[in-house]
Amino acid sequence: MKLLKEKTYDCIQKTKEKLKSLVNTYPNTPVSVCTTTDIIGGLRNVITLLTDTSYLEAGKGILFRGKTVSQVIKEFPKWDDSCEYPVAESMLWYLLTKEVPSIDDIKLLSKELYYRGKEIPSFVFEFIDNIPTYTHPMSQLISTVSYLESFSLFKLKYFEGISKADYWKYILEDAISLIAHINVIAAYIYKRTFINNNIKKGEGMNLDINLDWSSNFAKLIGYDDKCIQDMLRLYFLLHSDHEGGNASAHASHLIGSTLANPYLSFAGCAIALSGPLHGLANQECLKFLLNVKKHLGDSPLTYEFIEKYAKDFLSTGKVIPGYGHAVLRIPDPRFVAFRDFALNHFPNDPIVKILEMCYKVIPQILSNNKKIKNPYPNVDCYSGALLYHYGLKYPEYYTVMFAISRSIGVMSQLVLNRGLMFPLERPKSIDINYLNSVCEQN
Ligand code: NMX
Ligand code: MLT
Repeated sequence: MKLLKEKTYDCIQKTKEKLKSLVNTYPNTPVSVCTTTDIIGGLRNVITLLTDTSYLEAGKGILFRGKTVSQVIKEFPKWDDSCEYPVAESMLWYLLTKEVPSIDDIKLLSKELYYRGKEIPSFVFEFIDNIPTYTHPMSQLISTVSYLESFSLFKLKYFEGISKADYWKYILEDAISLIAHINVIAAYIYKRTFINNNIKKGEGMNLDINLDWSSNFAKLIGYDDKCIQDMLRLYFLLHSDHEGGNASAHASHLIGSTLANPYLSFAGCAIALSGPLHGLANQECLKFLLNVKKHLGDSPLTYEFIEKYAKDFLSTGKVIPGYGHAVLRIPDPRFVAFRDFALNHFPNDPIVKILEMCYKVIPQILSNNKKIKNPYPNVDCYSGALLYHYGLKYPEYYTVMFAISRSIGVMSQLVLNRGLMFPLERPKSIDINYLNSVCEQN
């Protein structure tokens, strides 16, 4: 923890220097314009946020501090020689410090997460025990994370009256605790909701000090298979960060700027993720695939069948989940990485077969609608198929898995935002008369 803190401090200081010089040299340089269409069109092209952890290029995909998905998979440290994919928590280190960690550094970080994760008091599990199991798992997660805010060290220190320059240190403490806790809480929600409604008081939530964060999550939900551990590492690594403008990161950024504590900022992130146009699309996508399978019955799977199914689906006014993106204009490289995993490990899985045919047919169908700017698959298209193959057959749980991973990105962003002392975010809104008068004057 000491080294991570020092390196995070270094990274904050260097970024601060750069920003200071930019603002001093170019205080009034326009970076982006905002048109009438932008204002009523969801601000797609308006640059309003500074997020150093990652940057999304429309034609390339996500760049984690400049590294592509393939570079991250190749260059980040692996737990041991038997692992196919890197340790997911190395992304946390990298986003906070800008340095790829050594495996020894990461093993220490994993131990820190282990110690903090095993210290969840029983009253937290009792809180979850009182949530009816028919409640959507995302609502269970959001309620529980909000409840955890009583643990916030930042909140405590803030009301004691610490210096603004020290905020980030306590935000970092909370961020690490939250990332340690979320795995255990999410696993308990899974066990209670889908496996055994009768478990109580955190029964079975025993972490193993010799495992990484992803494998410990696998253990808690009942898996010790090497392939599943690797699949989870890949899953948690790649859902972690997607620059600052996506709805969940932006919600967390906004809430954090009010100096609400990290637990509440993360609850806001998870609430935004729960929408079907954002993270919940993974749930909807798997349901879409299961419905294709159901409607197919014993008939052979053909391109004609998929084409008709997709067109009928669109004609009901719904969006096809797992396709399209606000920024990307290519197949999402995260989709490509998940697809590679599936084709390498279980190419004959029935859902994979349907997905492969959808991938050939659906972008073409969507392209016929000229309004759709990106007809290609996004991150949510393939992720559910990986989980489903390994027996996580409950689509309602999938967005919780997205949220577990996103905690790494949004918590890193929050630490850096407070380190850089960004102010309260408060964009200006106008009424229609004002908009009208601006338009008429130009
Ligand atoms: N199926 C049908 N219609 C679509 C789709 C799709 N997959 N994608 C976009 N459109 C429609 C969109 O609804 C809009 O229609 P209208 O003008 O009638 O409102 C029109 O095409 C133009 O949309 P775009 O400018 O291409 O996309 P936008 O930036 O507004 O939205 C998404 C991006 C991701 C919300 C949109 O593509 C979508 O709804 N996709 C399906 C849901 C999904 O997979 N979401 C997950 C995204 C990734 N994530 O995890 O967040
Ligand atoms: C994400 O990972 O947050 C999604 O791809 C949505 C986005 O970037 O807008």
